[in-house]
Amino acid sequence: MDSWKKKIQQGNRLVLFQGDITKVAADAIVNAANSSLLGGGGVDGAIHRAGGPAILEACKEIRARQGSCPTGEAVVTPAGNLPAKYVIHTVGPVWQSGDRDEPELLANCYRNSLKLAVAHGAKTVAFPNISTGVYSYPKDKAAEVAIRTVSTFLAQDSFLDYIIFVVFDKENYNIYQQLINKDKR
Ligand code: AR6
Repeated sequence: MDSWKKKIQQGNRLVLFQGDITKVAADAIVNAANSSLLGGGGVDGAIHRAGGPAILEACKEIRARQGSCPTGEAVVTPAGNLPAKYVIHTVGPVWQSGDRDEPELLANCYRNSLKLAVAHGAKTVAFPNISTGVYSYPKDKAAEVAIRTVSTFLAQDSFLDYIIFVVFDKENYNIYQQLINKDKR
């Protein structure tokens, strides 16, 4: 059994899992996309590669309807060949100096993704560490925003079953583990 499933059985609603988000069979996985919605590198590239062309086709349809996706907003597509049901594409802020509304924009990514998940009946949602790769958001600061925003959302929500923070690297794993344990104390 996947290690994150074991943790859920232990009753946690916030789950930390180190690995590849394209392998996670959550109802919805979140993609750290860019505003073009046409794919890119990092987790975006991995999701499009593993999910196949159906995801890009759906993104193109969304673009035709609404144009590009602004920073902090989110859109949803089917998940193609992935084990998830949906991919929620959100656009994180590019880190500049920290005083260009980056924390609020990053919080919007998590909030808007969760709202969209609930609207689509997704009870389990997996997030990557949005903005902490190409977009250079400092990992510790981004983790604080992610955990605070998701915890606040969960406190007011009774629909979602659990949220999985999928960390790719050990550094993010350690940061998240420390922050999640601190919140429990
Ligand atoms: N599973 C989970 N996490 C991953 C995976 C994976 N398969 N691959 C990378 N990560 P990034 P951003 C982690 O750069 O900073 C793209 O080109 C990675 O280690 O993917 O929001 C888009 O098209 C990092 O911690 O996204 C945009 O142009 C985290 O995912 C731009 O990058 C996010 O890194 C978005 O930049």
